[in-house]
Parts: sequence; C-alpha cells; structure tokens
Amino acid sequence: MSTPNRRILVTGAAGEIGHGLVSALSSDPDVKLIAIDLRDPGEAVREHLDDLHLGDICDRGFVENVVTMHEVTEIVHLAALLSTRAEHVPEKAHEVNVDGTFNLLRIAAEQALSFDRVVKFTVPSSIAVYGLSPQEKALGGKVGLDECLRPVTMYGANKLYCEALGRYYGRHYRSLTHDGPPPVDFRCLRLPGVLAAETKPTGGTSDFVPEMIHAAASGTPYECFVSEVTCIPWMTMPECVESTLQLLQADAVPQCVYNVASFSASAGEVEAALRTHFPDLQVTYEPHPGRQAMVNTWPDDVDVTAAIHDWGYEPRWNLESALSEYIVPAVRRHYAAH
Ligand code: AKB
Repeated sequence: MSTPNRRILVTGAAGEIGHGLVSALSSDPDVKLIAIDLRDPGEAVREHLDDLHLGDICDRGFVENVVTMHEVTEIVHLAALLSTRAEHVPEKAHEVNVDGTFNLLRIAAEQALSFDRVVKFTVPSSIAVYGLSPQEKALGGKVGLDECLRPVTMYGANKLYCEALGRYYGRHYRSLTHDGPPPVDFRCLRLPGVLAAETKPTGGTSDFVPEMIHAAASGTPYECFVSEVTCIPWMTMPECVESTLQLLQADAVPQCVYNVASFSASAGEVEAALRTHFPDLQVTYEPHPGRQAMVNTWPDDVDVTAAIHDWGYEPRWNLESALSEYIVPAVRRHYAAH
C-alpha cells in the first residue's frame, strides 16, 4: 500500500474542534491522520485516526519522535487552554498555549528543512486577541484584523503572540542566514465563539451561548454568567470545521491570519431566538464580574472580507438559520440519544 501524500498531525484531537475536524479529514484517502492528545479522545475520534499518541505537546522529544516517525507534512494545532480556564492557571496556560506552540513550530521547521519540503501549520486564534476599551465596544460594528489588539486575558495574549510567532516562521525565518522559502506555511483563523450541538464546551468565556443552547435542549434552567446585552460574533461548528479545511487546502494565501465569523448576537437575542424552538426555556442573568469584564473587551463583530476575498470563506448562516438548520435539530438528536 502506498503512503498517503498528506500526513497530518492533529494536536488536541479530543477537544471540541478536534471531533469535527478529524472526522472530516478522515474521508480523504490521500490523508494519513495522526493525533496527539493528553487524554484518550474516545472511540468517536479514535475510529478516524491512523495513529494516536498520548502525551504532552510541551515535551520536545515526544513531539519530535511523532513528527519524524510519520514524516508529517501538515500540522493542525488545536491543543490550548481557553480563556476562563487560563485565568485560573495563567502560568500553565502560557506553557501550553505559547511554549507548546513554539515547540511544534520549531519541530515543523526542522522537519521541513531535513526533508526539503515546506510543512503546513494551521492553528486557531481567537477574538480574545482584541482588547476594546469601553468606548470602542460602545461603538459596535466590525473590527478589523489589526485594530484594538490589546488583549486583557492570558489566553488572548498567548494567541496574539502565537500569531506573531507563526508569522515569523512562515514569512521571516532566520532572515539573515536562511536562503529559500520559509520552512513553515503558517495559516491561522481567528475564531469567534463557536457553537456546537454535539459537544458541550468547557473552559471558555464564550461558553454562555453554547451552555444556553444545551440547557434549552435538556430542559434545564440556565443562569447566564454575562448580561443579556453582551454581544460577540459567532459561527457554528460545521462552519468552523469547513473554514479550517478550506484554509488548509487553499493555494498560497497572502495573509497569515484571517478573521472568520458568521453572525453577531447578544445573549438576549439568542435567548429570544431559542425560545421560538424551546418555549419552556428559563434563563436568568447573573453576570460574573470577571468573565463579564473579559467579554466586554471582545468585539461585537469582526471584518471577514479578507477571508472571503483570499480563499473563498462564505459565512453560511445567520442566528435564525443556524438555529433552525443545524443547532436545534442536531442538539435535539444529541439529547434524544444521550
Ligand atoms: C473562549 O471563550 O476562550 C474561546 C474563544 C472565544 O476563543 N471560545
């Protein structure tokens, strides 16, 4: 049997995005899928993998071994500690989010140089890289890629630095001594809050809407940890997986980092739209001062025109169609089966 041309390493395969991405990538016969995670991702992910290695992305020897053993050609780096979790353990978050990413980028570059072949490296970033002042937040509207980059969270600071680190490896690597193309083809999607019907998020600060959706479908009252008017951009998990695959597969792209998002909505707007599907929904608002302060620095909406123009990103749904065409049927199926 011939070796597939694309040998893709996915880190954090057990996480929310990992579930969807691994299953989508596994349908391509030209892809060998290798995963790294700290914990067993479970049968639903494992069944799509060609190989699974349990271990820590910060362990250089371990990652090097996996990358060279499989002659990895692409890395999709999903492992991270999200914003709320990171505020509880900021030093650990820095270790995982920054040192882990640096470790992988460095190994990707070494792998590229020894095989004389560029390694593709794709990683999600986040709207947490933004840090809007109250006045900027009050203005509303779409925020551009390079505006208001003053993150107030450890997670946001980590992600913003990793965008810069990736740009270095992807565009400016050893600029004084290295001839030829940079070793890493770095691509990064700045994600909004992501809404999945099949999995429940943990550790994020955008979790208030996914938690509300899961509470609605399971008939549980929901106490929302931000105010009713709190508004950020969103996309659904299928759109997140599709856009990651699209960016991964696009020919050369002019930018390293792209904003993506489908619609923006406040907690109260989601509650009202959800109520049309789940009339018994009970939501109360008890803003948590710290988490509210974090979300207040994230934009209401982001400018996604570069992604549309450069590699054909297409926001597919608005709040109402996302609910009726994906979230509500899928979350109902999920709770009927569990
Ligand atoms: C989080 O809430 O930390 C994440 C994010 C917005 O990146 N979902």
